[in-house]
Amino acid sequence: MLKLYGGARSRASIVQWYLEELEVPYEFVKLDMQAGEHRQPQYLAINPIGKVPAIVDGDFQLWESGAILLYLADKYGKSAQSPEQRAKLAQWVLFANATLGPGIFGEENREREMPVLMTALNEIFERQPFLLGNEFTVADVAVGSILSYIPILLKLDLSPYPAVLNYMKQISERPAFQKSIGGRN
Ligand SMILES: N[C@@H](CCC(=O)N[C@@H](CS)C(=O)NCC(=O)O)C(=O)O
Repeated sequence: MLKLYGGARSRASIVQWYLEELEVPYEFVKLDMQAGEHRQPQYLAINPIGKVPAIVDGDFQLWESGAILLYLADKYGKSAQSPEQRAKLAQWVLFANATLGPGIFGEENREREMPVLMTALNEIFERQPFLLGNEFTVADVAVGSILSYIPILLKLDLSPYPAVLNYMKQISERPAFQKSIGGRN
């Protein structure tokens, strides 16, 4: 069975959300990160950088949440994707981790970046329910996770972005979300 390595409160929840969406059976291997289990040789053999999440799927090992999401979409996603469709998914996954996350959670960037990013997302969600249109995809897991961490980690006023708030509400009601990010305590 696929193994997902993560900490109690970590970005492993993003991958867990997508595994739940895909209904892929998995075992969550919860590392005691306070005790430094992610720095022990056993885990460094899976991810030499010593960060979570990582997965082991048969003989295949992979780390970096974005890479894991795209792998899962390719391997377990329900519809075959053309190179162009795969590139669009990669675009949003990379945007989530390289642009949206740092723009919101990097304090030094927030004032400048957040209005630009959130205004653009708000305009998209005014037109359509999900990032790629009417269908929920891995792009929504990547971007939706970052958005969902805003109220968990920060006190920011998102009222200027009502379509984003509505999107966050819709995704937070998904059963797979509830079993992962939404189940944090
Ligand atoms: N870009 C990486 C970030 C991974 C990351 O920073 N994970 C944190 C937990 S959320 C971690 O492992 N921290 C432990 C450490 O840095 O020692 C990803 O998305 O997978």
